[in-house]
Amino acid sequence: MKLRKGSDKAAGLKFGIVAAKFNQSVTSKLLSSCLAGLARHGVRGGHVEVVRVPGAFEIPLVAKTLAESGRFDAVICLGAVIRGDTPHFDYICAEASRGIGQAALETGVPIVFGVLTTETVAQAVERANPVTFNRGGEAAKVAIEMVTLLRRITTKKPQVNGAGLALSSRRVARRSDA
Ligand code: INI
Repeated sequence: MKLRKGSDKAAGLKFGIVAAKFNQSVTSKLLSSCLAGLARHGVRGGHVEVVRVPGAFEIPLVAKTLAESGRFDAVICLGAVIRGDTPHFDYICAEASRGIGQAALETGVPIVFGVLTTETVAQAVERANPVTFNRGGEAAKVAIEMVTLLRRITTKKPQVNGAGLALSSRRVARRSDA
């Protein structure tokens, strides 16, 4: 059996972060702990770009745009949707989660769902706190793990001939034509 896992080695990797401004006191904490998490794993400040959007509903389009730009190994989405007295919460959560997942599948770039969806402000504050739940730092770790995992499962092993020498794909094709 072969077991494939990602790693926490992030030096040289580039990340885009999309952070909602809505519920600013919570999302600013998510953002700072996400940035700290990336730095802790060796990501240079110059390799991170942060884009602020109005609310969680706006995250998917911007995340997809960043993923398609080719500038980033992964995109991290941060937001906080807190239930109010109307069904607004359900619409925003549904669109944010569906849109982020769809953007990842369509682009092939890992896009992390670091959007809190909570019943109360207190729950959101607790989850953004770097010493309790630390969801921002967790999003950074997940992004690194997904980039390194995808690299491991998509990298082709070079084909070798009988003498153990690597064959280029053109030479392999010619041999099989013969
Ligand atoms: N956006 C959030 O990120 N969190 C919320 O809790 C929220 N609530 O509750 O309304 C919210 N609304 C704004 C929404 O994301 C859009 O910015 C807005 O609808 C304009 O498209």
